[in-house]
Amino acid sequence: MFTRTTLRTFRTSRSHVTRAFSASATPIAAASNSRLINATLFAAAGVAAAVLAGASSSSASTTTARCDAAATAADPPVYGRPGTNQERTFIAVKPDGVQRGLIGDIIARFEKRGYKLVGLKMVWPTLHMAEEHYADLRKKPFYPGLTKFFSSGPIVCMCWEGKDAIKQGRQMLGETQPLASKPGSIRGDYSIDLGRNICHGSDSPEGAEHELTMWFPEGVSNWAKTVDSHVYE
Ligand code: DAT
Ligand code: MG
Repeated sequence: MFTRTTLRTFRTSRSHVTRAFSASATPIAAASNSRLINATLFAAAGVAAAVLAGASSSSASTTTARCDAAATAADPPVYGRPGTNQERTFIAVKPDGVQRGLIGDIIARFEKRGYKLVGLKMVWPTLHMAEEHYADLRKKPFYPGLTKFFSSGPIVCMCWEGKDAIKQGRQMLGETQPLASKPGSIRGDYSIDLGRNICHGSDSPEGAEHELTMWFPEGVSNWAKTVDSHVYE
C-alpha cells in the first residue's frame, strides 16, 4: 500500500473557462463544511464494493488516497481514456434514487452489463458542489431548483469503466425526460417526473473529465478485472 498525491490544472469546456483547479480546491474546500460521507461501504443487491477513503484526511491544498499495490504510473487519469476500453463515465444516483432504495439496482445494471466499477462513495453535496456539478446549466431557469434538490440529501457517486462507457451509460439511464424513456432503461423503469429522474450520467468525454475530476479528487481504484476476457473478445 502506498499513498499518492494529485494536483492538476484543467480546462472545463462546458463553461469555457480555464480554471486553476487543485484536485481538492473546490470540492474538498466545500466538503470541509459539508456532509461528505467518506469510506462508505455498500453491500446492496448482492454487490459488495469497497470505497476509497482519504478525502477527509486531505490537507487544504492536496488530496491523498490509498491505492492498491498494483497501481503504477501507467494507470489512466481519473477520467480514463475515452475511445478505449478504459473509457470512464461519472454515474450518480441522485437524492431521489437514494431515498427510493435504487442504489443496488443501478449498480447491478452496470455491473451485469460488464462494466467495471472503479470508484464509489456516498456524498451529501453542498449547494456549492451541486452548482459546480451543473455549471453548464447555470443560465437555465430550472437551475436553482435543480441544484437545491441535488444538494438535498446524499448521492452515490460512481466511476464506471469500459468500452463506450459514456454513451452506453446514457442509454442505460434513458432520456432526460422520464416520460420519453423506454422501459428497460433506469429512468423508464423507475421515474415519472423530470426533476425526479433518479440518476445522472456524463454526456461527453469533456463532461466526464469535469465530473470525475470534481467528484473523485482522491482518485479511483485501478484494478484488473480477471473476467475481462469473457466480456471483451
Ligand atoms: P441529463 O440529466 O439527462 O444529463 P440535463 O443535463 O439537460 O439532463 O439536465 C440535468 C437535470 O436537470 C435533468 O436530469 C433534470 C433537470 N432538468 C433538465 N431539463 C429540465 C427542465 N426543462 N425543467 C426542469 N428540470 C430540468
Ligand atoms: Mg446532463
